[in-house]
Amino acid sequence: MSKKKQTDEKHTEQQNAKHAQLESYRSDGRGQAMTTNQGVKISEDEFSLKAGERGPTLMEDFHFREKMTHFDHERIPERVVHARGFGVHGQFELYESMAQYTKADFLQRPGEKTDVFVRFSTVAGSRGSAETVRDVRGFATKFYTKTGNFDLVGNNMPVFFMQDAIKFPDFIHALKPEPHNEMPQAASAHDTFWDYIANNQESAHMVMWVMSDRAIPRSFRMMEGFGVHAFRFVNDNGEAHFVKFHWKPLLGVHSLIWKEAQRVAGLDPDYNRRDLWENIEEGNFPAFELGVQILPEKDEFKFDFDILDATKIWPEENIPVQIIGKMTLNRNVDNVFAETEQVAFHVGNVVPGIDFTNDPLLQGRLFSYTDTQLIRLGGPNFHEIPINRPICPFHNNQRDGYGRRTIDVGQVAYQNNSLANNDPHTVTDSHGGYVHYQEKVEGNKIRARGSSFKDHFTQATLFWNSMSPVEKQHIKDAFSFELGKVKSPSVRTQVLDMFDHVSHDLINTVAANLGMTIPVRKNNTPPEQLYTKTSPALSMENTTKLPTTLRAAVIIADQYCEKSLAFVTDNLNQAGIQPIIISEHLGPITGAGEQTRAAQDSFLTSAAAVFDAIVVIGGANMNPNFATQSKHFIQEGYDQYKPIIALAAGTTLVDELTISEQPGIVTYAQLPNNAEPIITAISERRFWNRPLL
Ligand code: HDD
Repeated sequence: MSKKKQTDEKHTEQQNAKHAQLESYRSDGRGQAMTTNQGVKISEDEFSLKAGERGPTLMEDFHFREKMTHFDHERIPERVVHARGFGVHGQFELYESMAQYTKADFLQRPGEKTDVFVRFSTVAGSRGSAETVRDVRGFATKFYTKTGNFDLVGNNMPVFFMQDAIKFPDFIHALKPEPHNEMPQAASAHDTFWDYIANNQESAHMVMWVMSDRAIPRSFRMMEGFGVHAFRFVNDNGEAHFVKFHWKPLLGVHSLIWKEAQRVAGLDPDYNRRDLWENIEEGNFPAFELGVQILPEKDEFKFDFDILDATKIWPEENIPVQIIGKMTLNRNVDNVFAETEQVAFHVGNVVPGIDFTNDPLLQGRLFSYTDTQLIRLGGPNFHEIPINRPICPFHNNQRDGYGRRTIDVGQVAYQNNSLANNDPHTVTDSHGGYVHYQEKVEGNKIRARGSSFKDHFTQATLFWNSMSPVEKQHIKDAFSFELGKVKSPSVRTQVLDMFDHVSHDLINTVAANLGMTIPVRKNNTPPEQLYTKTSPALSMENTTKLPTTLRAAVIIADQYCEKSLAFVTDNLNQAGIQPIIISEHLGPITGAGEQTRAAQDSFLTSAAAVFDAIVVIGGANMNPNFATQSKHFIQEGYDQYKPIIALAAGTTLVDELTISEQPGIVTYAQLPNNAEPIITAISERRFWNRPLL
């Protein structure tokens, strides 16, 4: 069904403009003769041309030379940050016209669809690193609008580590593996990262996010996205509003827990991309609503933080998020290198109606992205690569350079000219020409930042105050883990001192876990009691909880109860939960009535960590090895607070673990003739108030 669904999908997408454009670049070798790149048919591809069967290879073997040369040049530099990423296609549909605020063409007509390409990523790790590491996730969206490409290059966290882009290279040098031994990979748990943090305290708020569960998303489909900066919407009358962009996942915001994330990194380093790929193949298209926070220009100075400071959120309770459309991701790429690796995002790719602000982080980013593509994609023509091409016509007097594909006809490549009627010609605002918002600016040239940028801790405490007790515990654990890996006692002490300005409760626990003394406190009133505001929107506790697309391990043994298995799988399927049959070995398992079901995974190839729930059915013929292995599996799921459903012979295994009475354990005896308690427990996902074994 998945293949068919995808074919159907591809078919209907023929009307989709970007898809149609990409089609003209696709190449399919099926049924074709092999040729050189010059089109000459090849008769032999396994033996190089030699002087005699045992003789040396000949220089004139043009096929060998071409094949080898191309291979030698296959790699391009990985992204300096966000190297590990995965891209998918989709469409954005507008719910509500934004004409009042912006003339951006794709935000005018409700119901209108715009093609998009989204690349999700981690930040620190190399291109081959594991995906479930503690890190920020990139969430970059390219809208192929009729008036040019608009790139919303965001993250899954709404703030950033610094206020001014000039600090970005320092920060990344500190975050990346240490230069003398290139360790650790894809991890912030090391000395230079924390040394940077303690000595650049504007990072406090962002670090709270990174130490929270937001940094280990369960799925790219279950995380928020944020444009981070204040941008500007500009309408037809030239009036401007500040705007922040948000992506809200329809499946809610969900995370792994740390020990699970570590386990998954080994079991399936591709966990997040596999989840995305498979769900799109199955037709479970991930969807995100686009929200905007809009602020009139006159309100710029109404807040106790600077609205241009990228280390601050605009609390949703003060400036509501207005939902204006929905993005559905509905097609996987045909080729990861051609599309995901070669896509070039740039925060400076805006369309008429969207403009910048003076956020000093945004301003610096406007330089960095084109610059990095020049080296990564080998010259100034990367906009001609199929995935980067706008769907609208593009013409100018830029010419030549490495890899130029366009054949610009005519004699003239300059403005002004008379020989070509001055074409390509500029157009005015009213004909769609981009005109920068005429913000009045004046000032002395100065390397400094305003006093409104100086408070680094209030919103870090706001974040802490807004967390549920479980989320707070996870933040304490994360700090303890990360600082536990830091070797320098001085760095650890500095970090404890720094975050004591966020919460005494946090630092009391972390210091105890590290066996260190708590910092000397001038003021014994904890910051969390001095600043008591909360922002409920920051907690993941009350997020949407849907069963759809969750994965349940269904453990069966020889002579399993067929009725129980059918009952479970039918009901899970109906609720949109994916049952995956697990047993001692792969392949056919025989039921009590001689039916067979194929195990898709075994205790050797899988573990509880990669599932959202565990259903244990067992069988009449459970040998000691099965009993031991399945109990390991169940116990791991139990320790990860997951729902555990025990039916038929499976109940004995759960009884033997003495967990039947614990929260989130559903046994057959508790079922009221239907599967509702099972689906409810699986939708709930975690049962935190469970004593660990
Ligand atoms: Fe950046 C890539 C997001 C600050 C410089 N950034 C990159 C990507 C994302 C972000 C999602 C991956 C794009 C892709 O998938 O190809 N970056 C952010 C956000 C930031 C941010 C949300 C803060 C609000 N970035 C930032 C600063 C600088 C950069 C301050 C430098 C001045 N970012 C880059 C870069 C990258 C990049 C070096 C590496 C690869 C690329 O651009 O295409 O230019």
